[in-house]
Amino acid sequence: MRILKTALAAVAVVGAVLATGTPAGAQSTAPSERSVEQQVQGLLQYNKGAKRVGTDTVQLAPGVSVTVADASRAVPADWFNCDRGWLCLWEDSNMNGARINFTDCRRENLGSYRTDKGYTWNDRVTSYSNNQSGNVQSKFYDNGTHVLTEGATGYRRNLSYDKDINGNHLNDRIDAVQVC
Ligand SMILES: [Ca+2]
Repeated sequence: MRILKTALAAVAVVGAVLATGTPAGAQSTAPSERSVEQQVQGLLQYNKGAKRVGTDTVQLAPGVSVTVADASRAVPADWFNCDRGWLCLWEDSNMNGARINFTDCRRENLGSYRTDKGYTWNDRVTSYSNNQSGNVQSKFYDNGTHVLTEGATGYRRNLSYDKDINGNHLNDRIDAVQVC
């Protein structure tokens, strides 16, 4: 009987775990997904002096903006919604998630800007599109070390596949950019 009781207890525990799992069909509305409005309000809350400049975009500083994540937004193949004259960096691969946009020629510290949840933007970037023109080059840094250069019109869909000079992948590592 002792063995049987143990087995029954194990079944009961498994049942309890399953009961707290994610309901079928709920994956498309994960709790972490916030509406466009919630994200915009978060950006305004965490970035001092920020102002809304569009339905889904907040200016954090002159020449710097963040466009919030919106799964319903179409992503065109031509520069992935990154405006001409801008360098755009996304949190996730394949130009998904929120993106931070730069257009002024200066070195920007990603740690100076915050996401809608209050995290700093350094060590988050996974894809980018450089929609500047001419002979412009954007340079990317990790802990003060220049790790990558991208000319105008270049893009990367997933920095997990790009390596620095030491062979280490560049995903979630960029913490500063020389925009142009
Ligand atoms: Ca990322």
